[in-house]
Amino acid sequence: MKLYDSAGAPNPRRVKIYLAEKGIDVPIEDVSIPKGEHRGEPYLAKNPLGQVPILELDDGTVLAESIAICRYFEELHPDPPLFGADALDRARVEMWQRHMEFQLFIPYAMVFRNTHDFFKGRIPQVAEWGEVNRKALTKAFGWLDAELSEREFVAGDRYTVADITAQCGFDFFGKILKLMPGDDHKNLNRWYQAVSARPSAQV
Ligand SMILES: N[C@@H](CCC(=O)N[C@@H](CS)C(=O)NCC(=O)O)C(=O)O
Repeated sequence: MKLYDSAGAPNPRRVKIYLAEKGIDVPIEDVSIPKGEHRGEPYLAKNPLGQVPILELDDGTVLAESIAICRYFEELHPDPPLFGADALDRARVEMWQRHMEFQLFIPYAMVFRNTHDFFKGRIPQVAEWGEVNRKALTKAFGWLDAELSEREFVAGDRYTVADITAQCGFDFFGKILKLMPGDDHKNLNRWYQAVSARPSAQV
């Protein structure tokens, strides 16, 4: 089995943090996005969408979504549970994982793709759409800060895949765009310091 990564990219990092939390060792191959390796053969034969990460199994099966890859490992290695421990908890983690993608990760990606120089000449950019998402994000920071006044982690009292999605969003997009929560977002900053201090955050 092999995980295809692109060093520094936020989606493969979600999987790498997940694996580190579980103590699972998977061989990694780098597919450089800056060099365009994800848009050429042989990678496109594995994932025609040209995105990382993918997990390639020994029989050639390919899983090409970060959360699908994590779910596969969750079935094989249920402890510690990172997708919830019982019916309600699993539903709650699913809800918060989706919230973190739709309210944070995707708006962050829209700002990055539509306003950052890295994508100039690589994709069509619509700066106004980037700015719409920048505004949405500052609102989302306030919302998440209020949510985190009530519990330690995004989906409850335990660290889960919802935290991983959010922390990878802040670590990559937030830093590169200089679009991080402000000092007044005290609960969000407390949470961010806590998740960043976990050994898994080193990957
Ligand atoms: N929903 C997918 C998104 C994958 C994705 O967008 N990966 C980025 C890297 S973080 C990528 O491959 N970008 C290159 C491109 O889209 O050209 C997942 O979570 O795996």
